[in-house]
Amino acid sequence: LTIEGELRQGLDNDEFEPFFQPIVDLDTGEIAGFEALARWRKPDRGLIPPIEFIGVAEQTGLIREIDAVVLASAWKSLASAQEAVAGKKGRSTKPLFLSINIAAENFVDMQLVANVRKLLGTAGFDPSLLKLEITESGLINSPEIAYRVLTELRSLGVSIALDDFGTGYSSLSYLHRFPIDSLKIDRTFVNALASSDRSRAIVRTIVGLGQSMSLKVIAEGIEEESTADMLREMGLQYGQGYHYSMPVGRASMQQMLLGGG
Ligand code: G
Ligand code: G
Ligand code: MN
Ligand code: NA
Repeated sequence: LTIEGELRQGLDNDEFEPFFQPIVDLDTGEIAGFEALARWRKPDRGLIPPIEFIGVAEQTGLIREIDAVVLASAWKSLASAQEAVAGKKGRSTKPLFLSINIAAENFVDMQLVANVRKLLGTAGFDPSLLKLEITESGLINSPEIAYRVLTELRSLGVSIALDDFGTGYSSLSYLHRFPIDSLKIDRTFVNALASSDRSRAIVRTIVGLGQSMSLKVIAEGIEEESTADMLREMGLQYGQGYHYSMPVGRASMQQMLLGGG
């Protein structure tokens, strides 16, 4: 079987699932949401990370189906985990958001909009709790259609995050042209905070940009408490990274919620 054939078979056998990495409110230290990251649970090989299959999935167009499956599964898992935790705690807890990566290939027609609309219709979950992470590459090839897709998604109440912010070649132009709610500061800037004046200047600038445009700003790749402290002092709202947790499976995600306030 070719890799494409294996991906096809994996989809038919329901082998794609989300892992979850917490996104933390830097002021309170509480979990505000999760980023869902795809994994391929392949019977003969175990758990395969995205780096090994996202590229081929993009080239073959199968990423569209994978993104749809992972989105629906993550949304359901997060809802049922929160329900279970509320049941065990005997009270409802603050609703958490779900942030999920959506590949460029989804921005060429309205299928994604249809998928999201269907999802919002079936699961009782507030649309504003869904955040779709896109990269600039998703907007480059057919900007008119991408604009329509994003505008439709926004009208459903879903929010849009620009992922890996600062690493593209014209981030500001995309911010200017597209309806974007949040910025995810790329981890290369976050990792270098302690050692580089330039990184600090860049992060400060992104925070200021976020404030003046009313965008939420999220720092990726926080690996140390000292980095979290610096980010908090700079006015960052949200952070994620190995300092808090690696991406984990559904059961561990629920356990994490049970452990917290
Ligand atoms: O989990 P990991 O750090 O290995 O993820 C690597 C990359 O794969 C990330 O850059 C992420 O954007 C991408 N990725 C992870 N899950 C998905 C997914 O469900 N859909 C798409 N399109 N990309 C994903
Ligand atoms: O492209 P995107 O920003 O979605 O990439 C998310 C990727 O970053 C995932 O593969 C995830 O496993 C990885 N990641 C998450 N937290 C950290 C971290 O603290 N350090 C590093 N190096 N990678 C991280
Ligand atoms: Mn991401
Ligand atoms: Na991403």
